[in-house]
Amino acid sequence: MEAVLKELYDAILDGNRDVAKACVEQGLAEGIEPGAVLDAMVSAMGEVGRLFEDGEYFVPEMLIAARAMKTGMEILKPQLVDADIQPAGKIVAGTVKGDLHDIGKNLVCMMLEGAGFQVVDLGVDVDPGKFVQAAQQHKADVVALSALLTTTMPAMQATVNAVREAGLATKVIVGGAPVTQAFADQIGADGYSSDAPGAVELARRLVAA
Ligand code: B1M
Repeated sequence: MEAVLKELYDAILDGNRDVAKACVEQGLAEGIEPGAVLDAMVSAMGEVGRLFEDGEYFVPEMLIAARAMKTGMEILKPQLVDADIQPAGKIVAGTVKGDLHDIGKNLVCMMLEGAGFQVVDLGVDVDPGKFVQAAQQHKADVVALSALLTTTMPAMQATVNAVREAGLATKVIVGGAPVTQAFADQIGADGYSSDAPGAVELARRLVAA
């Protein structure tokens, strides 16, 4: 790996967004392919996910790593468009109707972007119809729903129903502190993950299938 890409990889692991930004700029100035710069960042985020699963990283470390990745991506994105690099898949994400919690959802979105997915983040308090509309408009492979309140879990069911009733082939994945695999099965979701790296794995599996 080129020295600057190794430095970029380490900057993301350390959550150092200034260094990450400088490395992306330097890498591109040195003529490194945008795809190779992206690969370095994606593999760093993969390592962040692994460290989280192993209990070596916690949510704050994951958040600052994702923020560093996001900073690098802002510079890289126009170059990727020019180079016509296809995303790993398209995801429409949001926190369900009635629920204003967005920290976990943002983390899931950042990790998905880190893994090369194109993410359309609809924000919080999202009506089922808005998920359907966005999934249709963006031809989403996956709709990702987050809920933090037991009182908003029924809105997940309503959103899954709305996606099915619209006849979309889009997969629906769910997560958030009160959500369980049993609940996901009960509402007919296509997948559940308890954390952000798991959501990335799930999305990869569903898009590949
Ligand atoms: Co609220 N809140 N809150 N709150 N809040 C909880 C959720 C609560 C458990 C606190 C408590 O009482 N112990 C409780 C819910 C109880 C219940 O439902 N049984 C609660 C309550 C009651 C409320 C209010 C009703 C309080 C009130 O007004 N009386 C109110 C509701 C507002 C509303 O939404 N309509 C409210 C408001 C708020 C704040 C605005 C103050 C703030 C939110 C700020 C924000 O998000 N911008 C807030 C906060 C911060 C919390 C706690 C303390 C922390 C949540 C958080 O960000 N965790 C929370 C207590 C707790 O969880 N310990 C609490 C960190 C985040 C990284 O984790 O979101 O779980 P989390 O995401 C994880 C996983 O769940 C997963 O990945 C992430 C990490 O890897 N994940 C997914 C999440 N989405 C996923 C989607 C996936 C896959 C994985 O696939 C698509």
